[in-house]
Amino acid sequence: MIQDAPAHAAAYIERARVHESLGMWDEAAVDYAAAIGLGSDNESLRLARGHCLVRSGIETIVPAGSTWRWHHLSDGSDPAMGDKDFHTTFYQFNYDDSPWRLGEDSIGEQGGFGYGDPVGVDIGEPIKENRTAYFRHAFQTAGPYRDLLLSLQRDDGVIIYLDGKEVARDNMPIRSEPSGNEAFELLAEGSADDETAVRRIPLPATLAAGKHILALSLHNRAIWSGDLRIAEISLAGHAAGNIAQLLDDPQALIDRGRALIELHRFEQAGKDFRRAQQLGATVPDRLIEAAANQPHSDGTSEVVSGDRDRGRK
Ligand SMILES: [Ca+2]
Repeated sequence: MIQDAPAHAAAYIERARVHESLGMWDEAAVDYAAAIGLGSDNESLRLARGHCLVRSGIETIVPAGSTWRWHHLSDGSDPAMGDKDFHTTFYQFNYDDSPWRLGEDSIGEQGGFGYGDPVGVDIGEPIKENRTAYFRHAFQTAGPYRDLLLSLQRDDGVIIYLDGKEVARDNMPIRSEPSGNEAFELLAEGSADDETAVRRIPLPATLAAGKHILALSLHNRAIWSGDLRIAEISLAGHAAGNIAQLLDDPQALIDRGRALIELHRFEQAGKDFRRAQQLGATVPDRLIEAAANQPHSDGTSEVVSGDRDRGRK
């Protein structure tokens, strides 16, 4: 099965990962099935979907339409004029945002916070140059989360902070030095031509159980740009407890374990596909077979070995 995998399997794997990152589990399953060379029969798709289900269990942590604190001075001035530490503290957990305004986010092309275009909460176009607005949302989680995914619409660029640290930026210049103290004057990378699309931004961070603070700075692309907007902000992630919950359903565990085993083998083979492609070589079948038969060693090994044992009964 493995040695019959199509030569363009790596492309299917890539597309499956994109679909996974977007939460499109059915599409990812079809891609994985194609990558393994299983075809699109029900058994193949069931195996591939099992893999996706293990990775899914994605839960909404902060729903779109939540209440946010926002800060945007109507005279267009830098908040650091009145608080010199503003740019290194506004995203910190203990920052006092009680003087900021409260507003409710909303979904759709005319939702959210901003000015210039139809918006849910008008934060006011400054009387002079158009710059940056700031947002904070405090929330609590009952358990740990990983594989965090932030979704939002933005016009034009956004920097994202979680629990006092920058975790991502979208349509913003990338810094090489440590983040923090980003200037009020910092402009977005360019025009956000997809400004009403819901962007999905993976966050390289995890959440422990407890209280958290999500903070955003929203940057315009030019001081003369007459619109600024952010909307439909939501945070999702995998509840770390989901793997343990699967133990309550042995058949599901076996099915999913089989899928993980197959996919892990294929991923091993896929690495050699890529290496060989980089060298401009043709991959001999025996190399793929050898790679496919390597014991797995990824983070899911414990669950996978348990499945494999149980699956043989
Ligand atoms: Ca703009």
